[in-house]
Amino acid sequence: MNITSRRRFFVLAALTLSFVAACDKKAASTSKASAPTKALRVGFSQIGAESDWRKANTESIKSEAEARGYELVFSDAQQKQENQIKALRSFVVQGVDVIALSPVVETGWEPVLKEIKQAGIPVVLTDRVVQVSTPDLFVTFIGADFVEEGRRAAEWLANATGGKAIVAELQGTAGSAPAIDRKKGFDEALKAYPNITVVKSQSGEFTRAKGREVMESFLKSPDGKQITALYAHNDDMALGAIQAIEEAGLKPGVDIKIVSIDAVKAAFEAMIAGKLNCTVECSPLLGPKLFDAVEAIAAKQTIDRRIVTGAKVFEQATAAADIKPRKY
Ligand code: GYE
Repeated sequence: MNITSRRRFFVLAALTLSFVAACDKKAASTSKASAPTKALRVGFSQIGAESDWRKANTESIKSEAEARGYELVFSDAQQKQENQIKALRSFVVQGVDVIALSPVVETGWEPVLKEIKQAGIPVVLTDRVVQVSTPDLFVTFIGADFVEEGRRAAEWLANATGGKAIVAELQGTAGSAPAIDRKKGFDEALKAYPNITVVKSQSGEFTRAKGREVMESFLKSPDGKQITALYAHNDDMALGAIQAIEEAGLKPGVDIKIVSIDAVKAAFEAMIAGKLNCTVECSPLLGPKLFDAVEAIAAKQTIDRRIVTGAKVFEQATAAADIKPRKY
């Protein structure tokens, strides 16, 4: 065991012990609790309901909690970090057993995470990661590799355009892990294609409305006419942009090739209609993995620090068949 993994081991062990102590206390106070894991209460601070992805994610976590018989204390932050911080503090006051956090942005969590640690409550990051100076402020991070998603979007675009395109980019929420990493992966992969240039790049906040508004302003700008491709950090923004492109008298998917990320059902419908060209999958169905982690923590098992969910690339040609088994 090297120093880092030994430190990690002790941190996990300490978190597990305090967690187990909390469970014991709970079991003692509720005489009916036969299996302590069944009495688990999980506080979940969700970002909001900005996209189809987010709605499917909330549904996945709520239904999994119900299926396993756990109590979920759910809080919707409506995109505001301050609301998330308030929710986290209230979870501490309520004495939940585990906290699940989907952080809207990467930074600014250290003080509240330290308070939670002091209270002995383990934290599982779900969907997005945080930047903190000490690794012991959360047990694990469950979610996709956003850098890889950005790379895949770039590779698809390079292939589809023969390595030549003038690109507009709709970024996700400023300061969020997926916006930072999807941009990073895309830019990195494009280094191999000197004839692909990104001429516009702005946040569309992961929403349809903002995606439409920003795309409209791109197209109205002096160099807007040159745009031949769009990279949207999520499907919702691409769907909003499709409307703006049509309103500008252009054909989305033809005059402007579009690649986005998530692979929600509406994206498949847009591909079937020929308006979207490609979507890179990012699964929101994190409920089962989240509660597996919660149970593993409760059972004092060591769990991986990083639990990565996979991704596939879907294109127009097979969209009609691919949509059938989609769950979100
Ligand atoms: O792509 C987007 C959502 O964090 C991966 O957030 C998630 C992103 C997802 O609003 O649609």
